[in-house]
Amino acid sequence: EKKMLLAKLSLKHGNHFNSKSPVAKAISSVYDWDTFKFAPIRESTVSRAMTKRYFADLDNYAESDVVIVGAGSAGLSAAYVLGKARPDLKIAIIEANVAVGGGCFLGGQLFSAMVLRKPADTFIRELGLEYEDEGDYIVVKHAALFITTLCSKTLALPNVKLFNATCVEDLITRTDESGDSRIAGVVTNWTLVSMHHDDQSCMDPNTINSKVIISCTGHDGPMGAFCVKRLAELGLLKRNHMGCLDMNRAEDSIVKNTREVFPGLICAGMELSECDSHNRMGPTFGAMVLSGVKAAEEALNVYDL
Ligand code: AHZ
Repeated sequence: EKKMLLAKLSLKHGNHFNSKSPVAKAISSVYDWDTFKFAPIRESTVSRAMTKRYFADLDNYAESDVVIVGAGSAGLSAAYVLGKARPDLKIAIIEANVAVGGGCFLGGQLFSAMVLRKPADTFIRELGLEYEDEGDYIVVKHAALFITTLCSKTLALPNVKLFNATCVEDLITRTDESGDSRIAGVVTNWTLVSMHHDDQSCMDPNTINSKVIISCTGHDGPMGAFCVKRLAELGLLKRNHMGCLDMNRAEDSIVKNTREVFPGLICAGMELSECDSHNRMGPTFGAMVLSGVKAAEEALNVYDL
C-alpha cells in the first residue's frame, strides 16, 4: 500500500518527490516541498475553533466532580490516577501558570535528570517511561520528559480538562444546618487579571463548584500554598511553616499525611508542608508522585461518601 502511495505521488509530483528520504520514512508520510500547500482556512474559523470549545468547557466544568488546584508533579499525578480510575468523574485542573509542571521542569539547581526514590518506580513504569535503576532510587533522563509525558497522558483522558493561565483566587464554602462549613468549589480568574487587581477597577471572578478539591499549589512562595494560607487567614486551619531539608523524613511524612485537611479539601504535595511543618526534600520527586496517588484515593473516599 505504501509502495503504491509512493508511486502515485511520484507520478503526480514528478521527479521532485524523494521516496527514499529518511525523514519521509521516519514519519511514514511524504511531502513534495515544491507543490506543498496547506488546506485553506479563514481567520475567524480558527478563532471559533478555539473559543467555542473553551466556552463549552467552561460551561461543562462549572459543575465539576473534582477540582485539582496546581498542575505540578503532585497535582498532575493525582489527576492522572483519578481520571484513569474513574472515567465517570469530571475533573478540572486549574493552573495559574501558562505552562504546567511547577517546580518540575528541571531536576534541581537547573540540572536535568529527575530522581525518584523507590517505590515511586511503579508509577514511572505505569507511564511507560524508561529509567536507570540505581538500586534504592531511579533516574529519568530529563525531568521535562517526565512531566510532559504525565501531562499528555492526563490530558488525553476525556474526563479531564486543564484550565491553565487561570488562578484560584478564593474558595467557595457552604455551611450545613449544624453550622459546620465545608469547601464547595473554587473562585477563579485569569492569572493576568489576578495580577492587576491593584491597578484596574474591580474585575470579578468566575466560579467552579465541586464536591472535592485537591490542593497541590506547592510550598509558600510567590504563589504557593494557596488553599492552606487562605483557610489559615480565616482561622479555619492552623498554618505552620515548611521545615528544613531532610530527604528521609520529608518524603515519608508528606505521603503519609496526604489527607482531607478541611471538609471537602484534600491537600497534597509540598503545600502540605505549610500545613503540618513537614521538612522539604529538595530535588527528589517520589513523594510528589505518591502524594498525588494518595490524594486521588482520599478524594474518592470523600466523593463516594
Ligand atoms: O503555578 C503553581 C505550580 O504550577 C500552581 N499554583 C500555585 N498557586 C496557584 C493558584 N491557582 C492555581 N492559586 C496555582 N495554580 O501550583 C503548582 C505547584 O507546583 P509545585 O511543583 O510547586 O508543587 P508540588 O507540590 O507539585 O511539587 C513540589 C516540588 C518540590 S519543592 C521541593 C523543595 O522545595 O524542597 N522539593 C520538591 C520535590
